[in-house]
Amino acid sequence: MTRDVLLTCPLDCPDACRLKVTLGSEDGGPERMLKVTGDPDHPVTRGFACAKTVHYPARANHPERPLYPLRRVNKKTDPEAQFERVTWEEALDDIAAKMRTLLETRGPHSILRYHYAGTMGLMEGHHVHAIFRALGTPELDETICASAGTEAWSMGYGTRYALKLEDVAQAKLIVLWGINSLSTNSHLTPHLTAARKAGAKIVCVDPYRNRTAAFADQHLKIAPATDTALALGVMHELLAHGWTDAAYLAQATLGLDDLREAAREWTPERTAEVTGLSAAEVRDFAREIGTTRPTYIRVGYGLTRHEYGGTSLRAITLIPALTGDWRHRGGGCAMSASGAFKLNRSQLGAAHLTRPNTPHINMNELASALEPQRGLGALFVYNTNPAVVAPDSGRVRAGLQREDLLVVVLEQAMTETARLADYVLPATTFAEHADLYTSYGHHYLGYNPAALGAPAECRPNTWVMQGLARRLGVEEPSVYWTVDDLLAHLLDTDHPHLQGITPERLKAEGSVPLNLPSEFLPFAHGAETPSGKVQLSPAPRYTPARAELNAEYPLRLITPPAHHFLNSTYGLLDNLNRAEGQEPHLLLHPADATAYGLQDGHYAQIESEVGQATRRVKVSEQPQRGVAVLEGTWWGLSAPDGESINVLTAETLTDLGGGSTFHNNRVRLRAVEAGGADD
Ligand SMILES: Nc1nc2c(c(=O)[nH]1)N[C@H]1C(S)=C(S)[C@@H](COP(=O)(O)OP(=O)(O)OC[C@H]3O[C@@H](n4cnc5c(=O)[nH]c(N)nc54)[C@H](O)[C@@H]3O)O[C@H]1N2
Ligand SMILES: Nc1nc2c(c(=O)[nH]1)N[C@H]1C(S)=C(S)[C@@H](COP(=O)(O)OP(=O)(O)OC[C@H]3O[C@@H](n4cnc5c(=O)[nH]c(N)nc54)[C@H](O)[C@@H]3O)O[C@H]1N2
Ligand code: SF4
Ligand SMILES: [Mo]
Repeated sequence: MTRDVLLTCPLDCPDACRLKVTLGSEDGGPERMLKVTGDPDHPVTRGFACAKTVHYPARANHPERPLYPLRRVNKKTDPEAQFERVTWEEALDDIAAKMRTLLETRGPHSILRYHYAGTMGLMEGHHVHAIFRALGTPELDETICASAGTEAWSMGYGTRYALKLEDVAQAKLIVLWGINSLSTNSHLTPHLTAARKAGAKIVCVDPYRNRTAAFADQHLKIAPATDTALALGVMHELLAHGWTDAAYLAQATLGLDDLREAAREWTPERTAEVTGLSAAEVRDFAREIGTTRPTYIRVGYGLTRHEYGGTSLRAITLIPALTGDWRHRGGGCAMSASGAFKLNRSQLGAAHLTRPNTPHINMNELASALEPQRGLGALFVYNTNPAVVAPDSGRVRAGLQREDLLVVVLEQAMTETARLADYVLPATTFAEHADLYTSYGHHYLGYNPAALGAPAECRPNTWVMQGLARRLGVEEPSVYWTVDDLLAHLLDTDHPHLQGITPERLKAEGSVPLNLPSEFLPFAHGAETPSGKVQLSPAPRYTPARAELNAEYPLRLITPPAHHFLNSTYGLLDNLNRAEGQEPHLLLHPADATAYGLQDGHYAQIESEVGQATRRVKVSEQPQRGVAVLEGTWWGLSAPDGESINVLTAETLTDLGGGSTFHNNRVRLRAVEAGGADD
């Protein structure tokens, strides 16, 4: 007996698909997840799930999935983790007692919550923080992914609005700039194809030939972290040739003179020098943007993961303010759609309890925050896997291993972070708990009921936090909200985007479009900045990376997402590891490989200023010379040396938003045997 349910995909991906999930019991055992495809009737999902999430059942039913609360019995520095099964009662009593001692002896600043978007659910991903706000523990700045982009966008435009996906097909020129959308935003692809059928040209701007570059009509293989120069080079030509929309500039923007001044030096020749493109490429690219309406630019967060990544993103996103593309359906620029979800978030995660003098910890600096002298006594990790994904992961692991730090990890999988925990608390998946979802790639709100019984003793994150809060005597009511309470609160708003969307309707329909005007041109007349205009000043200016390449560190290492993984979420599945080449590969340009005496299949030790890792080399024309690429945040367990690639990543922050700089590593290579020994 099987049955199908429709559920929203909870993963950190712009597509927030509506999935058709088949549940059933194969052998008379409890019902479980058997199959995942896309809802054929959903206008964004269009019947297909991606190459990764069709394998979600294998992760939900994985033999190593934690099903009971587990307590560490050996030292966290021992190589093989050993746990014993305990009851929820024992686990929560002990953890609460330890929290109480910390609160009484060292105060709330000795306890840190650490989380990201493993689930994007507003209940299990956001509201779950409420207990920590009630206790007054430090604020975690959620900077690992989008904060540089968000800050940059906010300077120019205020709110993050994106055009309607279905309007993309009307664009005549599409620029995919620092986004590998065929892998990371795959439900954009049908719209790209439709636009192309109607005559659009597609250009990809990326330092290496990823899937999206191969799909595009043209690939501009830009030198990493030089996008500000290219954007200013484009603006130089727009201004020089009068390919600008004077009426739009006058009505909707502020600061043109400053921008004109910043663009003045960026002739095609000068731009070519910095970006590694030819002057002709720059000139043609600018002319195409200047003379094609509508032009749609889709920027990714990838290009922001550099020291001046915020400025790069800002420079690119201001191009449509010069061309006036915002006035044309299908034109403009998109980074995130999330600003359109005008929910009432005033008490989400007990935000109303945030105190002005609470210390903030930037999540990219976890390695430093875990140093003993910083005084943390307990760390609660949920919805993220910092032993693998966080910068300077070697130091993060060393911090998690401290015997004087209580590490509690709420997990669905036996991740490398969970293996370093004092307590692993088994978490439910999106099919097993109710939740509400927004999206950063489209405009549908999603609701999932708990469609499937929780296996064994798995519990939602919020159930765990409420259990702790009760034991600690927390009285704040919002800590104890149910999903229905949260839903009622979030939808308690008069904003027109949410008009007609009630909890009852959302539950009945499952996926409901925001109530946007049929012609949604959010920046056609200005922006949601304090001035009400698109803010062109202070104009973005190009600054070369401080970590410049030199004789000691001659290569730039870029580590973007893999097609078959979602961050580290699918790294435990053998078949998806195989689909990605069985082990992580370092893509090297033939000239760079020759320079190091490396051949296809050899192992290289990669050294950065903060760490070293060993990877197998794949010689390839995909990257440009001087740029090494390693796709995917693989589990260290799948790497020849057992290390995450982020042992190489420094804690360096971006210019805006305190963001991560995963693509900024400068490295050198050495040929070695597998495992790291010298030749
Ligand atoms: N398959 C798959 N999908 C995913 C994810 C995944 O891991 N796998 N992760 C999800 C998450 S959390 C996110 S944030 C998004 C991220 O999705 P993207 O925004 O697509 O990914 P990024 O790491 O941000 O890198 C995108 C591209 O930026 C390029 N890039 C790096 N440096 C530069 C530069 O200086 N200039 C330019 N122009 N390009 C540069 C990289 O080479 C890469 O091709 O994807 C989501 N979707
Ligand atoms: N080198 C390099 N590093 C990167 C990146 C890169 O491009 N290059 N990308 C960065 C980016 S953009 C991001 S967003 C981060 C993402 O990194 P993470 O936030 O660590 O994302 P995932 O690796 O997918 O891990 C999410 C974890 O949450 C768990 N989880 C999911 N749902 C639930 C739930 O309901 N309850 C609980 N308790 N757990 C749940 C999953 O089992 C999974 O182990 O990685 C960053 N790290
Ligand atoms: S990971 Fe993204 S593309 Fe894949 S099913 Fe989930 S939302 Fe859709
Ligand atoms: Mo991300």
